[in-house]
Amino acid sequence: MKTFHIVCPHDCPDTCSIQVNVDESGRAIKVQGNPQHPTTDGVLCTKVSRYLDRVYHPERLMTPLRRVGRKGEGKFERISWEEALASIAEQLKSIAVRNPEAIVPCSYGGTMGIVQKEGMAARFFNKLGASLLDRTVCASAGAAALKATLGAGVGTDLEQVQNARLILIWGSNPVVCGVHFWRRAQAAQRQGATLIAIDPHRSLTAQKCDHHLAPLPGTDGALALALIHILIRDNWLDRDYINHYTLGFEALKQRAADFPPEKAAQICSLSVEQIEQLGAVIGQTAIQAQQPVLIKAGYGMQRVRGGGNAVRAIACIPALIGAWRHAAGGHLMSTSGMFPMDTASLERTDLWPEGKKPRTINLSQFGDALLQQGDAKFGAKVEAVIVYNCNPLAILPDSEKVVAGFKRDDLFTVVIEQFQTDTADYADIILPATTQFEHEDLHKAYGHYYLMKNQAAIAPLGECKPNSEIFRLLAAQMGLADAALQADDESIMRDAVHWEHEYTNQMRWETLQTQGWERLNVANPPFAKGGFPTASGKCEFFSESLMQQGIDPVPNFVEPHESVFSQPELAKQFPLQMISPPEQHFLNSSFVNVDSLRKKTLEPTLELHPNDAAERNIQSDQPVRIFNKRGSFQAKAQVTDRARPGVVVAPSIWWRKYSRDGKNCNGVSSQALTDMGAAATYYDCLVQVEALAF
Ligand SMILES: Nc1nc2c(c(=O)[nH]1)N[C@H]1C(S)=C(S)[C@@H](COP(=O)(O)OP(=O)(O)OC[C@H]3O[C@@H](n4cnc5c(=O)[nH]c(N)nc54)[C@H](O)[C@@H]3O)O[C@H]1N2
Ligand SMILES: Nc1nc2c(c(=O)[nH]1)N[C@H]1C(S)=C(S)[C@@H](COP(=O)(O)OP(=O)(O)OC[C@H]3O[C@@H](n4cnc5c(=O)[nH]c(N)nc54)[C@H](O)[C@@H]3O)O[C@H]1N2
Ligand code: SF4
Ligand SMILES: [Mo]
Repeated sequence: MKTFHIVCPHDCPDTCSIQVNVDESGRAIKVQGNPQHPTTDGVLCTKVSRYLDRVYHPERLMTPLRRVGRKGEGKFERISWEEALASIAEQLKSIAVRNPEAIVPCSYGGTMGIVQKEGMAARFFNKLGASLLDRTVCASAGAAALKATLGAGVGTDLEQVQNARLILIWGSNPVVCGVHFWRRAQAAQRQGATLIAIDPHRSLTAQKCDHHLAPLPGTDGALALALIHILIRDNWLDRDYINHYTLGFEALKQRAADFPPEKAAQICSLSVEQIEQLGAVIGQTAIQAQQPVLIKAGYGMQRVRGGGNAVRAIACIPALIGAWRHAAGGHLMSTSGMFPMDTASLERTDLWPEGKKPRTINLSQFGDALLQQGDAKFGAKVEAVIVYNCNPLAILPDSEKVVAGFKRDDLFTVVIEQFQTDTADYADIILPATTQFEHEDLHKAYGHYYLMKNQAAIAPLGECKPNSEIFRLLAAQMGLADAALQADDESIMRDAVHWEHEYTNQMRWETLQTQGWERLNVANPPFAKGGFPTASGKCEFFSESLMQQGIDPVPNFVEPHESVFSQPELAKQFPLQMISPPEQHFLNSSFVNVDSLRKKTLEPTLELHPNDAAERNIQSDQPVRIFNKRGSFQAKAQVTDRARPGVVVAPSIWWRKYSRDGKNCNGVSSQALTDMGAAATYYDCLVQVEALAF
């Protein structure tokens, strides 16, 4: 028996180290969290502890397939790799001769590995001159906000969390979405720390915190500015930190003056006392007691129109109170900006034909893009889509449009997948992809400080191939000649990092390879004396660069696109705000097809408050229809005060084909974008709910 180091490939902040035992026949027989890896600490989440069920799933795609039925019908016949590659190359070449921008990649976070996510695929599309894709469906509002405020996605060390004294878990549900943070937060709680959740839903995390504030979705910017108002009003400030390591205090002070707690209470639908008490506990802990205050900010709150401004306002708070002076204080939303990646070497935009940057399609508006006729403004009509690491039919907003787009008979669609997802049903050609057990990769993390190396533990199953190999083969078949398009996986990994950077220059490739990880050489605490990666080196309350982009340079409250207050007329028809945060046993739409995990919930549910249920004559377990002008889906009602009045909660992301009406929550979400980062606004969505017969 042999043991290999696998990196959990999923889009999760914890990026765990997994030990896999492989028997003499080459079959993986056991997975466990690596006890030596400090942040994994021997523990995996429920989903990934069942990973053998996913790798050896009886429905793994094993051979290339060609569609024989109608688009969406899911009928395919087996073909050889030679046939598949030849027919894809032929189609793409004939489109590329007319206009390569008519070819569009569609990918997101199926795997977070540098090689299988972007490396070879990016080089392939760049050389071809295909459209660029702005991957905005998850974190780009928050990322833009962190960039403007702290200079990049930088944050507090996960390994310090147990020493914090006050932890605000803001728009995040780590019991579900980052269990290794949660274990350390619980350790802090056992040592006397106070945990406060800020979440419209009484999530599994909120339920276990000491206090829970449930603002209306999309109102966090107002809450954060009111807290800043209180801290300034009551002089709970670290003047020395502000003077030396921040920029724009006077401007922030002026802005916060517009947000007295009374005003925020109205906007957020909280009580003034709740906001005053929260401000006081922050001030008392940080300033009076000089103890570490940590904000664990999640992505939940930035999936609304004002998401960028909200994250910006929140990210200002630690600098105001000097929380960065403590190793366990500060702000943790992302650490991915701490990894010195060499994106230019990895993705090779220098390969663009004639050096010209192709047009960019926003993934959050993919439905519209697929339905556009070509014109001068939009550019070429989309004629081919190559999907990999993504399940757009299930995860993109406004899915009726996405479905209509993928149904187009004049669209050529290739789906590179492990499973016959909702999206694969619409493919012209499906190519079978390996899983993380079957290929090599290198991973940065967004929740800790370790660079992680994945070893291939087993041979590819069936005829599966890694994405990198598929794009190498396609490039060769299409006659795209460049050494970068035939580079092997190891050289892609070696090219991907600035190894001479102070954070990485002590790392050894051999250690990465044999141990499975190396820690970034980051000082702790990282920003006790400023040193933020902004232009000024300071935490920027006022951002010159945002001003140049025509965005408010000081954080503000930006109303949701769709709320009872911002759209009173629309709200007469569709009076409930819907959020669709992650279901515990899925990871986005991955794992929905793993029976042991899906059976924990059985079918899509909708949580709604007893008052909202009573008004509609809805009882628990009753089927309901959730709808607005964009579309509808069905779910089983759960009447519970975990949902606050006026807000319904649809745990997600279900495969459409596993639900009673073949649809999911993204039928009602919209393609409208956030204030910063051009991101999707999944949790900014008015709906109505009606009872269906049992
Ligand atoms: N089990 C599991 N783990 C996952 C995932 C998964 O699908 N399943 N997804 C992974 C991915 S891709 C990501 S990006 C991360 C995300 O993980 P987190 O950063 O924790 O963010 P979310 O889970 O999207 O949202 C967390 C919470 O935000 C709340 N929320 C919704 N709208 C608002 C709002 O307007 N304001 C506030 N304050 N809160 C709001 C939701 O109710 C939810 O409880 O998790 C990763 N981990
Ligand atoms: N309503 C609503 N919609 C949402 C969200 C929400 O909270 N609510 N969350 C959003 C967020 S945060 C995110 S990150 C996105 C996630 O959206 P996606 O990144 O599309 O995530 P998944 O749905 O997990 O689909 C990933 C697919 O990649 C495949 N895959 C995995 N590894 C490989 C590989 O090595 N090669 C290939 N070719 N395929 C592979 C998996 O089988 C899976 O089907 O969804 C977004 N959509
Ligand atoms: S999904 Fe997250 S918590 Fe689960 S094993 Fe992967 S990285 Fe760890
Ligand atoms: Mo995400």
